[in-house]
Amino acid sequence: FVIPSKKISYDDIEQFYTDLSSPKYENQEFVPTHTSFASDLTFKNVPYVYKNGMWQPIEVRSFQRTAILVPLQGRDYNAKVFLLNLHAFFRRQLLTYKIFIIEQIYPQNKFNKGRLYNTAFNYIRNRSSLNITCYVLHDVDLIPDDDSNYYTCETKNPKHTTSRIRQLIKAQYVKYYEFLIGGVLILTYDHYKALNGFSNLYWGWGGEDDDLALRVVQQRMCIIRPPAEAAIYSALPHQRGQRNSQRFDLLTWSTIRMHTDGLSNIENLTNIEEIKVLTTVTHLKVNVDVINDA
Ligand code: NGS
Repeated sequence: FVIPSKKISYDDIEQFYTDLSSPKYENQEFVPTHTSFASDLTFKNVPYVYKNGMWQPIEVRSFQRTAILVPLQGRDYNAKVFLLNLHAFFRRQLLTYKIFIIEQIYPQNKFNKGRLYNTAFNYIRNRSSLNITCYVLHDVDLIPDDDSNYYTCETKNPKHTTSRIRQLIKAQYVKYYEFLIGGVLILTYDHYKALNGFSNLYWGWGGEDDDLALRVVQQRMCIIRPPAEAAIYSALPHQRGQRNSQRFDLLTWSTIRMHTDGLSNIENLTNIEEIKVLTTVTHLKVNVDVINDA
């Protein structure tokens, strides 16, 4: 398929989002149909191949091989809009990439984003044929609004690309706090390993990203940010997950735990129960609490 070069407005997105909740979109394949609406780059249809499970442009060579990790629990209505926009965005940036949807199954457990990320890292590092050199940790409700927000890894330090966010109905971009590294974080395997990934102990909304930020400080890494005008996103609407009432207690001991709680002990905690490898996406269905579900 080709991606039309027509830019669409924010109203179009909103209309599209409304349409997506209608039954006619049930079971629809995830196929990009439009480009992002804030593109400044001239877009042309790029010749491409799917090779070794990844989309890659021909005629130019991407200098990194990128995995986009998208954890979610019951947010497939966001995932559809996300995939439509992000496939087009990555192609305009001429990335060689693969999107991984990491879905937490079994609704009795609260969302555990850290375990989902650690599980996906473990899965990908064991598949050396993919030869991934750059990882993008991406919230499913965020759509990048500027094409010059390049999804590339820096060698020395992780990069946080979400400086300002606007909510769907409000036009204003809002800056969050300086310490925030949640939203979208782009790093190499070496960075992730040095941080021992995320803590596995955060259940429910909030704190796991701040915990990772403390690990970054502890490892004496910096966080790189793109120019402020590029690091902008639109947030898709959704219900907020249940807050984690223990998050501040957990944060207090973050760096003391970091070498024993994370990527290093993920294998005993979770299990990938189903793997669907489609061309546009690899979908991992994960039980995040093997010990208590057994
Ligand atoms: C902070 C949370 C972070 C969260 C950030 C932005 O308060 O986990 O808000 O959230 N930290 C704690 O709760 C300790 S947002 O409004 O984008 O959903 O990422």
